[in-house]
Amino acid sequence: MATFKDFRNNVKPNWCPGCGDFSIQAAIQRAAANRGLEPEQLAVISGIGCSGRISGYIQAYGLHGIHGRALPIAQGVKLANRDLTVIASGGDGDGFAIGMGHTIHAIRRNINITYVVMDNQIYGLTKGQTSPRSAEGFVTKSTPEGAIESTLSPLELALSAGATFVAQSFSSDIKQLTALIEEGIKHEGFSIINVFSPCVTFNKVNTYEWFKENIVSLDSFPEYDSTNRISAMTKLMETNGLVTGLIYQDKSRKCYEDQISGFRDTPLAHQELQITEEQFDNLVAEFK
Ligand SMILES: Cc1ncc(C[n+]2csc(CCOP(=O)(O)OP(=O)(O)O)c2C)c(N)n1
Ligand code: SF4
Repeated sequence: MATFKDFRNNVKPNWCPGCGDFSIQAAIQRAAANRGLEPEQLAVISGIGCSGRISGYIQAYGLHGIHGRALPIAQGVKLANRDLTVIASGGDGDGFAIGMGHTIHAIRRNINITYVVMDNQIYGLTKGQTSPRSAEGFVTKSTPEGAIESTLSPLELALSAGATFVAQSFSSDIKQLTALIEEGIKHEGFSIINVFSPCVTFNKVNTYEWFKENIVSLDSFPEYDSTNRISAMTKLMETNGLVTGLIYQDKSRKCYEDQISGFRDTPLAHQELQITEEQFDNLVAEFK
């Protein structure tokens, strides 16, 4: 049986020393091993950003796609081969700015994949512009007088879009993060896990210390009911979106694949897709 070391490859991450993304990579590798997966049973699909490099750093199938498009590719991979465990990953810019339309529709589609957002509240790769996750008043090169737009609350949006699994964690809390990714993989539907992942180079406000002081774990609320959507929305609003843990899960809704008739017979990836010479000639003839 594979251990987390089997999900390591020989590519050395070029993230800055101290970047939160290192721990997220480790948590995905541990969660995959804990779920009993082999590397060839996992596909990690990412967008563009510092965070997007993650798909190249894990021993598994991987695709480093284009900015904001991790989810369309991941959904295609899953629909073509339901036997794969598919994890999509990328930054807050990737998923909540350019890719926001895809994020909302992937959530409502409820395909059985896990989406791990590496949320550093800034654009890291392009050297520190505001993202939709940056706080109002956040000063960067793109907002020298402070960000004017309001901060997006992605998990409140996820709940509104009909999410069936909503969680949040902090890259320093590798135990909680690993457990949540494991739960996300186990969940039969779309799971979104937003992970606070400090950018030590460009975000000098939302630092490790800042998160430690400001985030609150759901463990502090023993009465909390993660099956209640209203409680989930309330808790997110009460904590200004800084709550960590399993915020909401609905196990009753069937995933997308389970509702397509005939889908379960043979995955597309295992089908004989070759066409005959006659079919080929007929196809070409259509374009003459
Ligand atoms: C279509 C397109 N638009 C813009 C860019 C430039 N670009 C690359 S990464 C990025 C944002 C990076 O921020 P985020 O997604 O939060 O990831 P991080 O680097 O912070 O991990 C942008 C705007 C691009 N590569 N492609
Ligand atoms: S710029 Fe920020 S997000 Fe990118 S690798 Fe460095 S610390 Fe990480």
